[in-house]
Amino acid sequence: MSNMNRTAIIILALFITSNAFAADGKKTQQAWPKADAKSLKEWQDMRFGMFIHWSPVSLKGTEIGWSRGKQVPVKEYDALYKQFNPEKFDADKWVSIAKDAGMKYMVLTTKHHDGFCLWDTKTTSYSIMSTPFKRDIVKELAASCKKENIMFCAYYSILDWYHPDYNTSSHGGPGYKLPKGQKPNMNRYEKYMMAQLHELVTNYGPLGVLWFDGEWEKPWTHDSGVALYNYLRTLQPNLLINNRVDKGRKGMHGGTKNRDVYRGDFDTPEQRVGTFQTKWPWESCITICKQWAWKPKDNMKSLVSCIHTLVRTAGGGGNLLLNVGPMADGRIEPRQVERLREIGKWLKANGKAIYATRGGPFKPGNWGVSTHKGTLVYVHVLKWPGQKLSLPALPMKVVNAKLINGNEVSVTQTPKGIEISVPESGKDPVDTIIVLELDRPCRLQKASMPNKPDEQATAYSRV
Ligand code: H79
Repeated sequence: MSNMNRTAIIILALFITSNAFAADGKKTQQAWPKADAKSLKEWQDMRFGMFIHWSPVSLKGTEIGWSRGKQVPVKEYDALYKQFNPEKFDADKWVSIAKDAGMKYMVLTTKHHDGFCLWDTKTTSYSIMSTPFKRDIVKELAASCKKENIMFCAYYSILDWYHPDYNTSSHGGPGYKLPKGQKPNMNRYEKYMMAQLHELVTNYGPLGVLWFDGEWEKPWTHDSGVALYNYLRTLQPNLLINNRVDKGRKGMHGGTKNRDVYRGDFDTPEQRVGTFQTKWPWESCITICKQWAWKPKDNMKSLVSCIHTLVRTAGGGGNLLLNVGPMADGRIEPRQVERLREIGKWLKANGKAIYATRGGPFKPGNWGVSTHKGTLVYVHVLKWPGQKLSLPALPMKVVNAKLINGNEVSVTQTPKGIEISVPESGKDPVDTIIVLELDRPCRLQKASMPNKPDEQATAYSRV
C-alpha cells in the first residue's frame, strides 16, 4: 500500500471514529429520526384514548394474547373466523362511545398475536374478508373516526403465532404446516409485515400511532426494529411509533433501556400507571375489565377506580389508553358503555385539569397528584392525608386559589411549602381539584433537571 493510500485510510478512519466517539472516549448518541414534535405534542394533549381488542376469539370469551393453544386448541382457534359474524358492529356507534367518554383517539388491534387481520388485506386470506361478515372493520372505523375528529391508530403485533414464516416454538406453534422441506423464514416474514403495514398506513392513514407489540421474542432483533422504524418514518413522516417497535422496553413497566440506541417515540407501561416522568412521553394501557378481549361477566373496574387511574396517569405525565373488548356480535358491552359514559361526564366537568396538561410540578403521592398548564396548577386530592395537605415549596408565587367549581379554598404559601385546606363540604369524594394560579408559567426548572427522567422535578417533591 502506498503512503498516500495509507494516509487516506487513516484520515477516513479518524473521520468515522470522530463521529462515533465523543472527546471523553465514550460512544456518542446515535442520532435517529425522532417523532414530529407537533404530532407528539398534540397526541400528549389528548391524554385519553380508547384501546380496542377484537378478533374472532371473542366468540370464545378467552384471552386474545394467550388462549390459542391453551384454553382453545390451535385447530379450533384458527377456525373461529369461519363463524365470526358481528352483525351488530357499527363503527359510528363505537366512535360515539369513545367520544362520549371524553377519549380523543382510538387504537384498534388490526392484527394481534393470533395473526388474524381485521382489514381487507392482499397479503393473506386469514382476514375479516374470509368471514361470513366480509366487511372491512379497519376501513369503517378509520372513516368514522375521521368524520368525528377522533385520531385513528393501529395496534399491530410483530409476533404472529399463526404465520408459518414467523419463527417460534411457543404457544402451539404456527397455525398450519409449511410445505415439506420449507423452514420458517424471518426475512420473508418481515417482508410480509412491511407489506401489511404499507397497506395500513397508505389505505387507512394517515394514522395517529402505530402501536407495536409482541417484540420480545427472539426472532425480532434490534436491527429489525430500526429498519421498521425507519421504513415507517419515510412512509408517514409524522407517524408516532411506540417503543415496542424495538428491543429496548423494560418489561411491563414499559420504560426504555437506552433512548439513544432503541427506537420508540413513547414508553408503554402495561396494566399499571407509569412512574412520574415528564421529560419523555409515555402512555399506560389498562383494561376496563380484567381481560383484553371480551370475557363474559368479567370483573369491571369501578367508576372511582377508572377516574383515579386517569388522574394518576395525567399527574404522572402520561396518557391513558383504556381498553374495551367488544363482543362477538359487534357491540361493546352495555355496562362498559355506561361506565365510559360516566367517565365522560366527569371529564365534562373536570377535563380542564386533565386535557393538554402535563404532570407535576408536585411529585405524586398517596394524597394524589398534580397537573399544570400555563400559569395554572391543578392539585388533585384523591385521599386527604388529614385536615391539611402540605406540599413542597414552589419557586413561583401563588396569586390566586380556588376549587375547580369556583368554591373557596384556603392556601398558604411560605418559603417552606404550600398548605391547602378545604372545608368538608367542599371536598369531592372522587377528586377534590384545587386550582392554583401562579405569577408566571409553571415550568419545571430546566437547570435543576437531572438526566434520569424519573427523577425530574423531584426538586418539588416531598422527601
Ligand atoms: O395486547 C395486550 C396483551 O394481549 C399483550 N399486550 C397488551 C397491550 C400482551 N401479550 N402478552 N403479554 C401482554 C404479556 C407478556 C408478558 C411477557 Fe414479557 C413477555 C413477559 C415476558 C415476556 C413483557 C415483555 C415483559 C417482559 C417482556
